[in-house]
Amino acid sequence: MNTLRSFRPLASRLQPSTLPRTVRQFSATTTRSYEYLLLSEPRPGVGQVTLNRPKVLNALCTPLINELNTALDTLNSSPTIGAIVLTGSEKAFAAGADIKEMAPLTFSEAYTTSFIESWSRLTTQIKKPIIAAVSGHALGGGCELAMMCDILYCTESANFGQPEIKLGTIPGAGGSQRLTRALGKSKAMELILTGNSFSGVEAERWGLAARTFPTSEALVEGALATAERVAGYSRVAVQAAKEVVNKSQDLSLRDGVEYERRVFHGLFGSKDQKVGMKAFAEKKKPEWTHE
Ligand code: DAK
Repeated sequence: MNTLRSFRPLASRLQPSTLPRTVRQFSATTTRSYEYLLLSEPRPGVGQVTLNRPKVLNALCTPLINELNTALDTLNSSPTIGAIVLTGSEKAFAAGADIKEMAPLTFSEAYTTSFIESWSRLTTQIKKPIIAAVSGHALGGGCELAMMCDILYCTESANFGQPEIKLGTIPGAGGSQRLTRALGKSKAMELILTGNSFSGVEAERWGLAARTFPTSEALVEGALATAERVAGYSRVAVQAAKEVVNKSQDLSLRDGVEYERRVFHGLFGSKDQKVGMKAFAEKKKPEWTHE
């Protein structure tokens, strides 16, 4: 019984007492139904995607990844959504790519199937910030998915790791690159070579997670509150901020600074920059255009 309860998606565990009246299924779900995830708009301007494949700890099979791509595209193009929260259940954010699906793939199948295609699209075309809210296991591809997001929140007891070495393989969706950038080479190398897990507390201490929460309910509340706050700012500024911070992962310092300066200048052509600075001078609350 306990196990089943912990499998319930976090969003549903908050209903109805702690979720505000504005909770509703995201409108796009009326035309599309999802087998492996839930899509909702729990706060104004906030889209929430909840991974929901409980029997296998949200193991990321290709149909799930395809649905995730579709859900993120839907939220990305929605004019009402400013920020996204991606979460799982209390027990698992995701225990990795689906090992049983991957196991029989031949060399050429692993290269040509939609497996690679679907993963390589993940989050890369999403202009709106994504907050990963991680409770329970975030292993292998689950850890990689969390690290692909823009902000990582987790419970203190979350269980992160890149255990692929135990399967005779290595991280394949960016884990070795992102973990090394976040933790430095020595710590990342130790974790990848041993396959050891690390807790949410360690993830925060090492700078991988922005914040920890004592419970999964507090985690989702915290992620939604941050997302709502971000969604309330100028959309064009928020998207520019996401773009330039993410560029720091790819560019040299010199090129990154130049890139940031160009995006900064670009904002002088936006209405919201005028709105924001005029409101400051007039001591008023800015009314963003959400252009
Ligand atoms: N895949 C498939 N099934 C999984 C799974 C996974 N990753 N993780 C768990 N399950 C299933 C279990 O098989 C079990 O199913 P039944 O036996 O009941 O049918 C069910 O979930 C419950 O799991 P356990 O009974 O094992 O639960 P425990 O609490 O005892 O253990 C655990 C939880 C998370 C420690 C354990 O399940 C575990 O070690 N899971 C595997 C973790 C792991 O090794 N993850 C890394 C997988 S490799 C790429 C993209 C992505 C990737 C690579 C390349 N490209 C695009 C190139 C990613 C690779 C990976 O993620």
